[in-house]
Amino acid sequence: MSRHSPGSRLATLALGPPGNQRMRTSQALLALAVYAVFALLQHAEVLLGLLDLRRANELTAFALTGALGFYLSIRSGLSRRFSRDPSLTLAQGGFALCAVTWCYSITGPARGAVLSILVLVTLFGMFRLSPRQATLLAFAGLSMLGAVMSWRSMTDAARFDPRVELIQFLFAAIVMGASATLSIRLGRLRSRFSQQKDKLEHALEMNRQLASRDALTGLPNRRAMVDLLAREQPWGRPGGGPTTLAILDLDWFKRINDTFGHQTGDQVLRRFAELARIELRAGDVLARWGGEEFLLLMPDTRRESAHAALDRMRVRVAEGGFEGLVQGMAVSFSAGITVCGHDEPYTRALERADQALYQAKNAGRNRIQWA
Ligand code: GH3
Ligand code: MG
Ligand code: MG
Repeated sequence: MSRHSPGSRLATLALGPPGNQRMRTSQALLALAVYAVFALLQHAEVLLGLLDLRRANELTAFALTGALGFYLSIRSGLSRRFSRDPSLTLAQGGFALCAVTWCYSITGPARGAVLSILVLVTLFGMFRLSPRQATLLAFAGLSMLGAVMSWRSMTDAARFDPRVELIQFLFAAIVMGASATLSIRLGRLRSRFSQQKDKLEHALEMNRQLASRDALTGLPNRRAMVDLLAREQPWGRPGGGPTTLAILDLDWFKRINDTFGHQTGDQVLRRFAELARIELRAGDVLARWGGEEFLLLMPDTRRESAHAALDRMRVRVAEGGFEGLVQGMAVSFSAGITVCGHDEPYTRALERADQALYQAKNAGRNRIQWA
């Protein structure tokens, strides 16, 4: 059905826009329809002379007004604003039990059939009630029914034979007990599903993090950076400064590994990432590009500020923070830096920065070279 067909417009009018609330509204509307059908049946009993018209009308007015009230408060969003359970399932269940008990007390010889409606009440509850609420509803239903049966047996023993009432009550208790147990089981299953869903969502988020982070330094990895670079083009916002891109490469890193071991090399990489991160501003992104190479993207950053930031980083790294890791050996990095042309593919800017890095290495390392 198309979004604007008359059918879908009518459904939206009756049930509201698609979503969780629509499911609740349609349940309430279904309940209203069920009450209406029961009212018709009661009036058929009136025609057959089994039920008094005034009594049937009173119950019909009670049931339909209540059901309409539930439907309207859910459809209008009132229940969402004023109740912790926006579907009002417990209240609707309690109301239905009152209607059933009332119906039982006024219905003539056919009243045994009324008890089957009790199962329907539990079925409606199965969708949302917690185990405690389902039990509460079952007990409330049986107590009300028991009270009405006793009262009617005492006041009208000719029509409400106490022995028959007792048997009816026991049957109702079995049916209510069994359907409440099923409802409780279903509730447990529902909560297990929802816990599993939460766990899966958490695992998915962890996976997403792992897929985009470098395990050693915690920085975004090459894949995440490539995604970002591809997304950022064309570079710069209207009215903003240019985007600057730099490749940083640790100097003589192989020597650190060879002299102090690979593990110390790893620690140097981690510490370098920590120190470099201190100089980043919001919006800057530093990624591990591979090995001892890092890529720094600085959006909305002019040449001078980009240079100053890298220089501060260089000083911080030179000043240390590596003590205990590589005593007696200075850690430094060289960088090639370039400003990205507005429509330029990132690969071309990267090539330029790489060339500049090569020049910085050739010129003696521990320096920043512009392309
Ligand atoms: P240059 O100043 O020219 O950059 O010299 P370099 O020694 O830093 O460069 P080279 O490319 O010769 O060596 C880089 C070394 O980095 C070699 C490699 O084993 C090491 N390396 C790459 N990834 C890792 C890592 O994850 N951990 C450690 N410990 N070492 C790594
Ligand atoms: Mg390298
Ligand atoms: Mg190197």
